[in-house]
Amino acid sequence: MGFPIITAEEAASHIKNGATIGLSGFTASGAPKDTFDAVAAIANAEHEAGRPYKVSIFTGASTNMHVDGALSLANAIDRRAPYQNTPDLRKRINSHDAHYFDLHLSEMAQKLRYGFYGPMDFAVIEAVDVTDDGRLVLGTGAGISPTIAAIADKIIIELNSGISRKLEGLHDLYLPADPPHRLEIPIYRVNDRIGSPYLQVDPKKVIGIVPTNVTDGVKPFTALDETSAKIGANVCDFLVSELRAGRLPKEFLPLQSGVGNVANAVLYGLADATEIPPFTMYTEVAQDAVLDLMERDRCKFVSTCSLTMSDEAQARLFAHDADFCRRICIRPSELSNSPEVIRRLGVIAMNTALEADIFGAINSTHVLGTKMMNGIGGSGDFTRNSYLSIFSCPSVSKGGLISNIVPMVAHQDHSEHSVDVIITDQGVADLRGKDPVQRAEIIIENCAHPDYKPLLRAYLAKGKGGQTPHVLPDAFAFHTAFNETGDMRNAEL
Ligand code: 0RQ
Repeated sequence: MGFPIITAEEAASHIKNGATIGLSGFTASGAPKDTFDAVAAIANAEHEAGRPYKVSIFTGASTNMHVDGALSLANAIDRRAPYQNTPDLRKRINSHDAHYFDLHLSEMAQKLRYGFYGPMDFAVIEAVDVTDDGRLVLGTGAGISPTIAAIADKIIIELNSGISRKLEGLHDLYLPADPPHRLEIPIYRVNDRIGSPYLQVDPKKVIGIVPTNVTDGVKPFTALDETSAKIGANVCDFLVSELRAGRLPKEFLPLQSGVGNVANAVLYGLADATEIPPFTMYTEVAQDAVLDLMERDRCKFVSTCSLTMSDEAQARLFAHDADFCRRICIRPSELSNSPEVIRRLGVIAMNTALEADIFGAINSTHVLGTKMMNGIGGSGDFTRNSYLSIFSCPSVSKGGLISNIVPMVAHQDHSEHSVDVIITDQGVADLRGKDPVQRAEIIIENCAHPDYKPLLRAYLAKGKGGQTPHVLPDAFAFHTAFNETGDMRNAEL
């Protein structure tokens, strides 16, 4: 006997005010769709009737316009973790309408299992296939699906006919035991598969199946701008110089690459950096550029948590034969972002900063120190445990009004202890083996924009000693100048 086929509205009608819901997916990829448009409609109706309606949403990473987008417009999100990137949710977070706690993505699933965030009422899981006994082929993102399937009281399956069935066989789903019984995660090479391609859910928990054909809707990247292309080229030149110097093994090491325009530019740079041998990726998001790298045989294998690819790129990927597709492995975030595995494999971590300070600390999350942008995502998981951790960003933002190299970061996500190299469109600062003042000198000279070098040099010169000679009254002079005059170049030092 199969599961009942239900509408999104019927599925949503089970979800009451105050519910805690776990979702499949990682980024927009693999996240449920129609059910949450229907949940948002209930929220709007309840609010119009003067009744409260909010739900807590826990996922692998960010979601899509149907979940974070529609629920935020309806002001229907209570608690939210571990990552987001939707403008409307960002507004709700920064106005405290939504209670967002930003987490290292590797930790989301285990913290749910440990009970830190209370019980889970529902799991809503996207699948591209389901058997009558509850065996699912997941969509394009694995996220925290094995955990939410295990701990949720009830499960709603969104069966998506708009996503390719050729995903079958690409997932590697595995649930580690919890302490004190945890053993090592036995991934010794990037392409080791250790779990099941299927997610088994308890059929007794399943409320029904919501059919949909809505695609992930990931936007393709626009053409690279000059600054991003320069950063990409600088990262590639640096990696080549490391290879020549023998500080990277000649067969190279697996790469992780973050999200966004800069990360995309770095990947495009790698296509032409042929001194780097064909490589593997151990990463959490595989963007469109990764498909290009695979098609050009630059990338041999990618282990990821999601295929964060545009609809066009997904179509292109699944037009390839099964052998090509098997060069992809989609794992839960507990595996893709596992500190243990990242350290063992010697992953080269390449992430993007909002701002870096002259001593090497990184702000990845908070615009001008207060407003949440997206979240830390997997950048901490990879940075802290990598073989080599690289942060890149443009030297300036907003046409030069903001310097992304500042005296002191206004919020710190990654400390100088975890950051090996900082790269901007201006150049490369290799921080390894340098003390704080040496780091400051090279970051200012090699990475800062020329408009800001005199100000940064003045700040460093003003220091009165100590190993890290900050000038505390002036540490946020750049941020203050921007807040007061709209231009960091007006900083008074
Ligand atoms: O805003 O578009 O309005 O002009 O921030 O900046 O340069 O286009 O950079 O798209 O690569 O994103 C850090 C946000 C960079 C991203 C961040 C403004 C700038 C622009 C975007 P506009 P760019 P990108 C794996 C790893 C954290 C999570 C992570 C991110 C917008 O990479 O969220 O690494 N990283 N996860 O103008 C004020 C500054 C600014 C600034 C840039 N200093 N002050 N605004 N901007 N610097 C993935 C996952 O974990 C899922």
